[in-house]
Amino acid sequence: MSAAPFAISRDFVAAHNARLEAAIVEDYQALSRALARRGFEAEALVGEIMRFSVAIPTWGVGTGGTRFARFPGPGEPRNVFEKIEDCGVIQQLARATPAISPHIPWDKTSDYAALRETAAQLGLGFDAVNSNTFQDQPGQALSYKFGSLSHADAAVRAQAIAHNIECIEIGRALGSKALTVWIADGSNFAGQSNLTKALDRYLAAMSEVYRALPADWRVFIEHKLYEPAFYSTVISDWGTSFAAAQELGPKALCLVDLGHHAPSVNIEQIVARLIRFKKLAGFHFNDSKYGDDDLDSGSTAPFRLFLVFNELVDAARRRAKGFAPAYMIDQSHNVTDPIESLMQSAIELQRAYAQALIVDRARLAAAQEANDALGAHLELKRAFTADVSPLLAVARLRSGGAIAPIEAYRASKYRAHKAKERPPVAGTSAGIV
Ligand code: RM4
Ligand code: MN
Ligand code: MN
Repeated sequence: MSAAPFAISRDFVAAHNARLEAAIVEDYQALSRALARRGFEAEALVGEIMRFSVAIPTWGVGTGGTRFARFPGPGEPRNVFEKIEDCGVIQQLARATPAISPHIPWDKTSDYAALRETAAQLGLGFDAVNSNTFQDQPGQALSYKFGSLSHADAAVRAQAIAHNIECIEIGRALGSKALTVWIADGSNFAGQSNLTKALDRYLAAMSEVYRALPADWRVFIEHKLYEPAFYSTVISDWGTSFAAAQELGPKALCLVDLGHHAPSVNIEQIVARLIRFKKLAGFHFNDSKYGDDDLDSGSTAPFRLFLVFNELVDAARRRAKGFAPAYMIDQSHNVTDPIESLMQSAIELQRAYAQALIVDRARLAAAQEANDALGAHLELKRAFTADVSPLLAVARLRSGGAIAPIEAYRASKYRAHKAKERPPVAGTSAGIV
């Protein structure tokens, strides 16, 4: 009988925290006094940060790749149960990620009740299920080479519809309440596809998926400007996504993947628009510098991330109708340990959230009303430049996590243990290939 898989113990985390706690409490007290002078109560902020959560993508715990290569890391998860084990460590140490967003068929298994149970034991639930009609699977009857839900051939569309309906069924077994649909459909040559007919076919196909949604489910439409198609993409932008969601009905909402826009597009304004029209589904968080959509959250454009959260906190504060966004991470970790990247990303998202919480909204509104452009801007900058790290650390500590999650993770040697326990299996492709 093989030994039980290595797990980071509670005692290990407690010993880690014991070493760092005194310093962090000192920093927290100093920050509390500074915040109090501006009318913010640190304790209340910590409570809000503790309630913040973002789902981990199961595909994110494997090493990703580009279309040129994938360089697998040691001890990568080889199946969905091992992916969940890694997601459990991220939640154990960073305490911001109590849900997983699965990808089908990558996470297909024969026993979903067992999967749900395994996740629950690690304190994890299931968020939106992602369908996949951008690849062909072994043994698949018809190819998605020229599209899926918008394909010219009705038989291919039917296969893609059936796949999405199967994802809903799997999601029900897992306790999920939403389906995210991103299609890779598009064209590489002007004239290759009829731009109008392709969208018509997508809408007709999606209305069948929509009809299969249980009463308490929602479907998230994810747009993407380009890639893998490089001339046109069927659901290319938030305008198309919005029009499609509008036509499909109230259960259809628009998902914003931060990396799926043209460079320099004002994403926070898109977010504000979608909130205004009650169509914001939620996010796939990541960062991007050029046309990429897979860098770690907050690693390149933290101010933009803060501005997105500024809109979200603004909507929450004024209790915007229909505002209940789902937060998920969607990244590809090609050169880092995915567990480290995902913990750091969750922390960066919490940071942006915490900074948005300390925007003085009354002063901001007053400056806006008075056309005081710089004054208004400085209200945002004051919040953005504040170091809220002690609030985040205290929130983690109170939720039972590690004060310094990456430091604790490295010291635990989790990855080295997994490298021994999980010898690579030929042909596995753990992350996004
Ligand atoms: C796409 C899109 C989808 C994700 C795939 C792996 O660019 O972001 O959400 O499921 O990548
Ligand atoms: Mn995405
Ligand atoms: Mn993407």
